[in-house]
Amino acid sequence: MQSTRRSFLQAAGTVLGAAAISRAGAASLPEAPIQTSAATQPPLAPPDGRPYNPVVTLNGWTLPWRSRDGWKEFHLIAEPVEREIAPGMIARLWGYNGQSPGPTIECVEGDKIRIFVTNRLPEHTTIHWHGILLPNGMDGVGGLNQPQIKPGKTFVYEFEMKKSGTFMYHPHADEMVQMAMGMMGFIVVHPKDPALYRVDRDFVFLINAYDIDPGSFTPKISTMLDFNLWTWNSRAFPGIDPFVVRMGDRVRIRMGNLTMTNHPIHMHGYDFEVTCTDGGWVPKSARWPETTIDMAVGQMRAYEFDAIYPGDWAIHCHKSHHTMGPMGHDVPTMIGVDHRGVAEKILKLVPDYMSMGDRGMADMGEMQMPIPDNTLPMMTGQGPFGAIEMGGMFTTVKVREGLARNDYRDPGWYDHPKGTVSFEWTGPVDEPVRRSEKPGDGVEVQVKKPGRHDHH
Ligand SMILES: [Cu+2]
Repeated sequence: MQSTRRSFLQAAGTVLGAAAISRAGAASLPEAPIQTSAATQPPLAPPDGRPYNPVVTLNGWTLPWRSRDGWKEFHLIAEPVEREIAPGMIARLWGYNGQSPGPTIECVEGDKIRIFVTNRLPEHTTIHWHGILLPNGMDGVGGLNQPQIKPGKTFVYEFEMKKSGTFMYHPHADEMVQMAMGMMGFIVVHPKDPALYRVDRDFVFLINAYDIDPGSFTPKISTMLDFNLWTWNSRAFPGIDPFVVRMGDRVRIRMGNLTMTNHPIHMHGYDFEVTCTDGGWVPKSARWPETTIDMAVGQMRAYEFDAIYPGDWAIHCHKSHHTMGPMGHDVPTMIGVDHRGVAEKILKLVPDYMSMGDRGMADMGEMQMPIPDNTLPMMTGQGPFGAIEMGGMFTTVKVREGLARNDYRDPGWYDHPKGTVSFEWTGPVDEPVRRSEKPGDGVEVQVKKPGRHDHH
């Protein structure tokens, strides 16, 4: 047993005091696997217990467990982590087991769950299990339901998963700071019957946001609205992996919002139905069709669709500022202003100065302006037809023929069938017919047909 404990200590890279051993019947703590890669990991097939169809966490992973005496035991380490937000930018966040968000916890309705939480942060913490029905003393509100977990200490949460669905976990201790630093994770409870609500691909991600000044690494924790990094699972476009989907698959996407504002998440190319909320599954007769789900703060939603339309379909937050990288909100609107003369004068003083914005802002996506170290461009990303001019909460759903069942690798850009891409008109273009300013004259009169209005 001593050697088990020693190997655990090595694996976790930490030193735990005697108090770390719980009285929950565990002779030793389960291992706490650490993940340092931000790449989407393949689904984790359950090694034991009731069978289920595992989920795929966008730019994330599922936490392995060990089964002991009828309990599934997990070990979360709350700790400072480094997260690549997108290539070119690293953030120093707080998270769990090497990443922010923490690993997804998957289990099955009826499972008895024991979760060890070790605090390696510089301040106390707790974990609240958002949406899960459990004994009051396991609900994780520091001071209300339990004492705070002091730095260096390990606490145990034990409860039975009463129902299947889509849930999340986050601290209920110094919340403003700990959520602004990236502490959160996903919980998926699968139905006892794997045939119930079965889908072929089941994706999960959390909507989060950070305020990190260009050139710095640590989020500003007091920001309430003016965040500059709008992220999914602490990644921003082009760092968010695509949702890779096989033609014909039934697909579910589960999301949770732990930011300070709502996010209308819009998916192109499909209509879909909302099938699950934090409260549980929506009965088939009550599912409603959407192309956009407005994700309120603290909400979870799952929607489903049949992948019958091939292509690279955009999926993004519909608040246009949330599909942008960091920018100053005091940028003046220069559209229609010819400031070339001014630019020449400024150039004499500031050699790198570039005048921009008099025709819109698209130039910024095309030119890739020089930016400070450790930040992201405001508009970026290259597609098969040029600059995509996005950032933040944007990625694609790539629906493809002929993928293998468990293949989630990026298949590259969609190869459009001939004649199905919007193209330039090269024939003559007549002047548009404009409505006359004189009342009763022009287009309005021309479209009136005799007999349409029953005047006299
Ligand atoms: Cu948004």
